[in-house]
Amino acid sequence: MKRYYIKSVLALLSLSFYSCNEVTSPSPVYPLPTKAQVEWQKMETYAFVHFGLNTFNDSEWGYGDSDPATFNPARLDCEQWVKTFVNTGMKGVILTAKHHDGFCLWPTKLTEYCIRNTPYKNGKGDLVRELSEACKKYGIKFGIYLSPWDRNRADYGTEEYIEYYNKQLEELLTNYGDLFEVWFDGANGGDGWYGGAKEMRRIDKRNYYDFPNLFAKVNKYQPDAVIFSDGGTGCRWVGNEKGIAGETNWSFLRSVDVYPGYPNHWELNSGHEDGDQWSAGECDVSIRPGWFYHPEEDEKVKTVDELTELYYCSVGRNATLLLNFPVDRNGLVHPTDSVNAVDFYKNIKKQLNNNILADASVYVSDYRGRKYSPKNVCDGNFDTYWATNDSVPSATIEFTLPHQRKINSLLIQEYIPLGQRVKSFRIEYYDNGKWNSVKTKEKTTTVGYKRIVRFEEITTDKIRVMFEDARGCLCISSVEAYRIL
Ligand code: FUL
Repeated sequence: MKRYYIKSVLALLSLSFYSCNEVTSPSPVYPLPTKAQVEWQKMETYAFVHFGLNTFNDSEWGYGDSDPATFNPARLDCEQWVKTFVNTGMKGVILTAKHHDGFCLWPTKLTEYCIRNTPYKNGKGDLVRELSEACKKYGIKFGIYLSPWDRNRADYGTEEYIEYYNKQLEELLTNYGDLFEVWFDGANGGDGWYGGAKEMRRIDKRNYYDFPNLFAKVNKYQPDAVIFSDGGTGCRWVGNEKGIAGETNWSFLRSVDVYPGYPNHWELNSGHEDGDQWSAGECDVSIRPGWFYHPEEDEKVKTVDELTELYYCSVGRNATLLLNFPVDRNGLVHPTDSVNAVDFYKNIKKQLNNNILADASVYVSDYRGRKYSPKNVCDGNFDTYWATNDSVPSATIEFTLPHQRKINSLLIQEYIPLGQRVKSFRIEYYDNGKWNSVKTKEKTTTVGYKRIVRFEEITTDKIRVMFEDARGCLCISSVEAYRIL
């Protein structure tokens, strides 16, 4: 009887221990993303539109003196743009409301160098309005690019221009509904028309614009908008315009070092492992060589294969893909761009369909309780995850398949609301009575929100990921396997 009693007490104790374990969620590992930053990263791909006077003057960086009368898109239709983006899987679009030439696509009260003085809709057009409304209608998000550099303004370089720029930003932040991202470009200061002065103007990139004040303005009027610049704060440039993130890619920056126009752009490709500010990478790249439309580039639109490769090098490396569409002189997304982009999306969907691990049995070397069961990595739900005990930053997750399958890629996701943790991992498969490493050219270091590693095709019924090192215990949302053809 007594023995039985002791046994029951022990059983009860261990049960309560177990359930304590079960309910303790992992502590966050800082820095953390905000809710808006997590939602932003889940968008994965969104469109960029470069359109303006440059489109009609065959230029990339208008000098600031092109005649607004040349802006005359006969068939402009923002709904055509947005329908194309929806069919391309894009979850939003960012418009160059003003590029470096200073020309404004909305009828601003602040300058005459704007759409009001063009033949488009007899001066009654407002592209910021038209595009934001098309986005609402088709259910995608809207963002703006407002170039700090302005080659049109006579006052560029003075305090008056900063006042002007602040007011422009306010107009855009307060009149066009919710914005998901506000884009501050790093290229600024150089030669320009500047009201007829036609000269070189250099500014202090770090201090001239008073970026902290501009960012505060964005936060005040659009608290959920993610701020893009070379230095974040919401998300960061990935250091090139090729659409390629680092294989090692931390979503952090050292806030004391970075700012828009930060010269060490190569560091932005991988982020700062020891950074204190969450700023995930965004890969901006154009579907054509230029950002703006040039007829001679009609034959140079990126192919489905090239776009697919970019997806794996951006979204597949813990970044987002901001794909630019140079809207043409008719005011439409060019048919070649549209066909290639839609086919690219179909291709990705086909390649990442049928997760081979969906009904595998899963074994792990460690987990912190039932709520954090390894099965969570196969349930297709980002918010449920496998987590190890606090003191366990390295562990193995092993999948056994009902029968042999051909596999050539693995997709892994960390539960980033609690921080980015994984520093290195290995992928192995069972063959001929032993575990072998997969053959990959990619570094298997960081994971982050999403990592897709491609490797030489293997045939196996057992595959495992060995997480070798992390910044804390492991929190893994998904592990999926595919045969990409
Ligand atoms: C750059 C600009 O100079 C290009 O014209 C383009 O807008 C690109 C997205 O950002 O810094």
